[in-house]
Amino acid sequence: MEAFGFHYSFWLTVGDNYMKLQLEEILAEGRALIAGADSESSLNDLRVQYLGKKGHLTAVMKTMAELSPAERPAFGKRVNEAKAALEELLDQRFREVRALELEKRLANERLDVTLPGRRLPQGTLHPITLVTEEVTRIFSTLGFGIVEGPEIENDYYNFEALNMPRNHPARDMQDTFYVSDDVVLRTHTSPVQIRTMLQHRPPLKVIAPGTVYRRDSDLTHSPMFHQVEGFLVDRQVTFGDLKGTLKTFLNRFFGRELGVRFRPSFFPFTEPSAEVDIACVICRGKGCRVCKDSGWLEILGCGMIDPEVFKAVGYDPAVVTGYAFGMGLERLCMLKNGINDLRLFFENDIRFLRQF
Ligand code: 2U9
Repeated sequence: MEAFGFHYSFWLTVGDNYMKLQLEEILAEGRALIAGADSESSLNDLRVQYLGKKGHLTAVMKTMAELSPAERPAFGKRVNEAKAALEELLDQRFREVRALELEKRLANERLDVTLPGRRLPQGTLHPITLVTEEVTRIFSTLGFGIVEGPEIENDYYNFEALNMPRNHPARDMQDTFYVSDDVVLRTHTSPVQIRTMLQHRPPLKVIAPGTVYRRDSDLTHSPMFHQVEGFLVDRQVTFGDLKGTLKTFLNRFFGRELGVRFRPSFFPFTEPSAEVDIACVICRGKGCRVCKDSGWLEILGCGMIDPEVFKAVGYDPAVVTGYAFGMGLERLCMLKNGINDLRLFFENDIRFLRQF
């Protein structure tokens, strides 16, 4: 349509009829283009092209000066009518296109509210949590209560009441994190049982699961690890009671009858003391790398509660006896699941954790 300027000058030389014809053409073409437009942006373009300051109708209007004064009113009226007609058509088509676009969008962006929601990835319990629950469950069925206590402990409950006085070489067995002179991160859950004995009278039969800390870190020791300790305090408790309880526990935990042996040992808080081995769960006692060809795996420690411990909590050792035992849960979990690296428990690699 840039050529209009040229055409107008031509038509003007031949008179009003040609200008009218040209106007009718503009109108007809405008109508057709508007009717065919299918977006708001193309309609906006057409509005500028036909009705804008530099649009076709303005151009036609400008040529009016060259008409005779008699011809001007009729022609001006005609241009205005054309303008009004195109404006009306544009507005109408605008409304139609907008409705069509909305319809299209509604069809495309339809929400299916009946679709199931997206599932969040589900976590798993940590293998140590699972073993803690399993051990706790087994001892519960054997009649043990479950007690818990603080991880930051007084030196007295963690050591002294357990027959490990200050500066006594017995303390060398448990290198310790000190919070202050009198306060430590507990090195075992035994202080929970001291607290239990101070709060209750015998008979007592409890286990104490929990996190413990030792200043110890290498391939087989972590500065933070987990234990379950347990004890029974009553009259006339024997080492035979202890053996029966631990054998029952081990058979249930590993799901079959295992070879179990008790080896003499030493702990400051039990006398006599023993370490308990099970027949190697890998080679079933034949000898392999895991049991270092001995056929046996050390699995827990135990003994008869030392009279000194009873004295510390105000029990009369002439009347009261008891047994106690303790086990590391990481080791238990490794042997049950064939895990060969302690560090896996603390790295929290979900490829490992998802397997439980
Ligand atoms: C009281 C009196 C005595 C708890 C006991 C052991 C033996 C033992 C270790 C096993 C591996 C700790 O996790 S480990 O390093 N424990 O060998 N624990 S007797 O004796 C007690 C507890 C509480 C009042």
